[in-house]
Amino acid sequence: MKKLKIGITCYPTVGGSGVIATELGKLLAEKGHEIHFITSSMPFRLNRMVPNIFFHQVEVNSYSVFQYAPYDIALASKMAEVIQKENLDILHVHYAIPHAVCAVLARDMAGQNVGIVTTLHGTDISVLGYDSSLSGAIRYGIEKSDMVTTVSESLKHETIRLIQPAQDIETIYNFVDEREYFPNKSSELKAYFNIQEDEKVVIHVSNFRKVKHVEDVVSSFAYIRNKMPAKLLLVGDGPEMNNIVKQVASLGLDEDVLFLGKQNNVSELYSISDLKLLLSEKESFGLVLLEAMACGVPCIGTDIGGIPEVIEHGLNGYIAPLHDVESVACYALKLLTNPDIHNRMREAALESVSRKFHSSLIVSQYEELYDKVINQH
Ligand code: GMT
Repeated sequence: MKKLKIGITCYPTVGGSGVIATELGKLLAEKGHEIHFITSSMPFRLNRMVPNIFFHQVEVNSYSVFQYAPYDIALASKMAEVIQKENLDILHVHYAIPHAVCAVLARDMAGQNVGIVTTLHGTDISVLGYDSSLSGAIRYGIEKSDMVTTVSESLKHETIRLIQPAQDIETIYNFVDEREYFPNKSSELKAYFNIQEDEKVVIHVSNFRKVKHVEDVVSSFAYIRNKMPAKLLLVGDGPEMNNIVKQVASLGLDEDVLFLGKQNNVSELYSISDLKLLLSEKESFGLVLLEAMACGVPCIGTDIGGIPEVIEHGLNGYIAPLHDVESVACYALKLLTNPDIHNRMREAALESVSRKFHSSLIVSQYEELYDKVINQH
């Protein structure tokens, strides 16, 4: 395939969409494409030197004439500048609002026929899509893009139902870099956390937003802990943290729940875990599930959004109804007390990651998409 010049815009701070955008950029750069990140700060996963990657910072100045700092206009201006200066073939933006709309404006400002690819990650549809003051702009961003992708079939159907765009949408799943996420057992880490050999380890990783229902994770764990020795690792931080700390104390679980805060090397934490719980109310895909599965950890998730496209019930984990903490605990106990089932699901989890979500497969799907866009122009 011809080597392309690709601009990427995403939210550069912590979050699944920023992770996917940055990891995609890194892997495309390794394949010889020239990648230009156009973001408000350095994407947090751009943590190692990769040749072919360039960073263009969007500066948003605040003037007293503005009630709100004009991020969107500053972004569009920077995109237009990079399109012209670098002669970009493709501008791949993550999120319809504001990024797709900014890309359309930038293409117009630059007067160059750059291809626009928009990836929808969830919140832009599952939250903003319900806001009638924004849905018109979301539809505009989608329809003016040359190609639009969603990270699950579920999000694709939700987008069609809510936004009804006159535009085809392709599903391209999330992926992980297998060089970072693999079974990497460290007995020292267990000892460091004072986890005993007979204790099973349950893990939850999120940004502790309300939609993640971390309280259901703790309630399910209380059932599990009642029946067997176990520890719960809570990784991440966010608005619900105080409530969760109180819940853990009120259930008398302080000794068995470890609050680890935000962590960089989660693959090592997954590798000492026996089970992952993700009991969200909204989840377009659930990248953290894939990260866990790539480290050989079976998962239990809710019957919501894209989660059932990642967890195949009874094969590589279990699916339970939202808020049904008893069912979650039942499945968890079945898995944690039966080594045969656990081994089978662990192998199936690893197999799913390499069959359905392998980075080389997903990156090729994006390359094919870019190729189609360029041939359309
Ligand atoms: O889950 C979050 O709160 C972060 C959010 C984001 O915007 O980064 O994640 C979304 O995008 C990820 C990457 O595609 C998906 O794996 C997450 O499921 C999705 N989150 C939601 O839909 C709530």
